[in-house]
Amino acid sequence: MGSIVIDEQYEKCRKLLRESLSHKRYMHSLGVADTAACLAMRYGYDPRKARLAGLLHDCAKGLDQKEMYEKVAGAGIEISVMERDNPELLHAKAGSLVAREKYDIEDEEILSSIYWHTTGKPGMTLLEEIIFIADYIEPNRSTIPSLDEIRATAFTDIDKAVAMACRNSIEYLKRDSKQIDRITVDTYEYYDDRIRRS
Ligand code: DGI
Ligand code: FE
Ligand code: FE
Repeated sequence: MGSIVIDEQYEKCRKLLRESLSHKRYMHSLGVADTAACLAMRYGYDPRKARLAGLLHDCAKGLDQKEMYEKVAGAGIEISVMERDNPELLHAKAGSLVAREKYDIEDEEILSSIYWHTTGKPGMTLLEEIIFIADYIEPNRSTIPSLDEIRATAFTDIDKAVAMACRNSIEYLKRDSKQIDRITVDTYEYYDDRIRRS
């Protein structure tokens, strides 16, 4: 007796994704999907849509640097010097294209949440915030300072959790002497300012 499939689109995407990512990255994606669904329930967003966005947020991680570059440039999306020199940034933009082409996602809110999931941006939509923070706090993530505090905060004050995650990421990038994208800093400043005003 087969199990009851309650969300065919999710199941179809999940199976396809499993074939294109490493096991570790696939497990991370499932963790982000579940966490995004929980956050959606908390903040009054459609949990199925959040779960699908979470599942697919890293769908371009299986591509190599050249494939990502060509895909993004081929779509007419501008690639900054920062993105050219730090290709780990590009999987977000490439991911929104892969989600559209390979996973048949047409929902612009989902595509946008994938597009912005790595750097965030000032004034994110609720779904963009959910995916940004779910990526950070999902259960399979480990060894991040203040993770327990950010996990709890995500369910009480999502703006504050975004600011905390951004601050941590910037500190980590500085410690590792990595180049920091302007938009990563802008995201932090925007959310830090927002929580100070609240
Ligand atoms: O794809 P994940 O590992 O799940 O998480 P992610 O999409 O947040 O990507 C994290 C990577 O992106 C991590 O290696 C840090 C990097 N990153 C985020 N913002 C910046 C950045 N790397 C650089 N060089 N500059 C940034 O501003
Ligand atoms: Fe990512
Ligand atoms: Fe991720």
